[in-house]
Amino acid sequence: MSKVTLPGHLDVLVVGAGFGGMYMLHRLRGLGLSAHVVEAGAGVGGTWYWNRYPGARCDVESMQYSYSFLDELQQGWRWSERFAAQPEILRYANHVADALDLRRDISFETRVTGARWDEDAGEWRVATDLGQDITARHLVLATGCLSSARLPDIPGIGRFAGRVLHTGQWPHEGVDFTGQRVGVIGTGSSAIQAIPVIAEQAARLTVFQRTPNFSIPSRNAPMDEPYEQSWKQDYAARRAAARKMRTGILYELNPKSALEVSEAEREAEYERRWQAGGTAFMASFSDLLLNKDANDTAAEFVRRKIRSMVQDPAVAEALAPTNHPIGTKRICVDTRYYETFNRANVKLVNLRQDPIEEVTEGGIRTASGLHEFDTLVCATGFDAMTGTILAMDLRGAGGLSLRQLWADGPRAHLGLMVAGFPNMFMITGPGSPSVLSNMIVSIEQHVDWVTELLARMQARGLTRVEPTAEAQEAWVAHVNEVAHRTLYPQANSWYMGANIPGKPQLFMPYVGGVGTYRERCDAIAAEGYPGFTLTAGARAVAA
Ligand code: NA7
Repeated sequence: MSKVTLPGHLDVLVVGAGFGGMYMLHRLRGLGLSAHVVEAGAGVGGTWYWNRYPGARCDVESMQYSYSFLDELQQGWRWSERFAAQPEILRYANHVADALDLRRDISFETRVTGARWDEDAGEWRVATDLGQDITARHLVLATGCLSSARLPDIPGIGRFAGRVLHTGQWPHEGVDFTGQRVGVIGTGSSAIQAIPVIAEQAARLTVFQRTPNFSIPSRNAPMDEPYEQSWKQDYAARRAAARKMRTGILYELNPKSALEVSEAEREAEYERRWQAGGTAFMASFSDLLLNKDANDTAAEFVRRKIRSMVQDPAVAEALAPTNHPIGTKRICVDTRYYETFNRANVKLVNLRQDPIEEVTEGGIRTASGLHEFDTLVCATGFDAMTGTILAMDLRGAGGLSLRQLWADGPRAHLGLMVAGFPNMFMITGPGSPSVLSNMIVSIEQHVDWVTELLARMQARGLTRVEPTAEAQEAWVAHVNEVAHRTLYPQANSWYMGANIPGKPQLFMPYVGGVGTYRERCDAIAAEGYPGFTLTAGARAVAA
């Protein structure tokens, strides 16, 4: 790949060349602004560039997990499966980069280490790990929500003599587990996808589970051509409808409460959704995330399914989640996950009963003894939503440190901007629907909103924008209030920051829904950006 020279001065510097950064670059070019993307990886694709573990697959149907902004793109691209696997999504990201000729404005293998707002110059000074110093009037953080992989801090982990892998930083050459003894720590989405595939290759697989998760079968299959055509013929209308949905995904919502129907009707609805597969299971009834009694009916249905799929009753019981309402941790979607525990070469270690004591040269010692293996796979998740942003030393007006400002949890207006950090935008930042939604739908909405604001500023000669502290506080309170109307805060999830020791516990994404959120953002733009201060030089001006 030929090296691109990073310009010294820009209108906009974008951090990250995943789906957010790629689309942002395309829109900025459309405004005629000088824009450049800095990307840590050697290629585009973000999440899909890094998460190459076996079985990695999107849990949003492929006909809906793609850009909608260019009709030729959505008509021309053909997905091979109902749920696309990581290599195919990465091919798609590269196809888009080619089609839009994006790479000439992307510096790969370069990491932004910090940025400082220079009030006098009215611009950001951005530093990279290659020692570059770039000035840019605007800074866009398209850094992803799950991009800081986290290894567990288990005593002795550095001592392990074999290979230690993290699902979110998977070797690009792939890993052949044939004949190996493998240990997997974690049973979140990544592990649930990887375990069945590793089990088929490895000689022996030991899974270390701290908390069981609910998972729904994906019923993944080769793409059905009539289904693909039905989407392509109606793409504009279906995309428009998806944008109004709570999750940005078009699926059938049952408006009824789980508690208003007979037991037979409830069971039939769950069974129909279970057979259809995928996350639409959570739309079986309207109150599954609002009412614990309603939620219990769905959770119990899935627990019964687990007991029917797993032959050893003790293993089935260990795999059946009881410590959080279904859907309050991201629901997993799998291909033969629970059935994998019927294999003779797979063993489940329930860390609740048999906790880890240490990692040794040869494996993991739990209270019951040593479990030996050659490779340790950590499917242990991410410092979600804030980890990558705070890995950079970001300093706003007057030298204000974002790390300090967010010491008690992230505060941002609409999840888009932070008071005290002028001209800095976040794509799917904390306080926006982001991880609770179809990420591409949310990315497009944020990028479009930022583009419109920049266009407005350009047209009026405005150079500086910042949210007011009052508007930000009101939004943060609203995000919190809406979250607490649901069952979400009842789970110790990464949505709450609960997976990182010492991280403030605060519900980070906006539960109010993609459609409602979009209406709010659009209204703010239409009303001339109340809650934001726009200035030309030192003058405050109405937009
Ligand atoms: P997750 O969902 O954060 O899962 C991480 C898993 O690792 C989870 O089961 C954790 O158990 C477990 N874990 C983490 N640290 C430890 C230690 N120290 N000991 C034992 N077990 C541990 O990450 P994923 O990568 O699976 O998924 C992230 C998102 O990516 C997913 O939601 C999709 O959106 C895609 P715990 O639950 O904390 O007890």
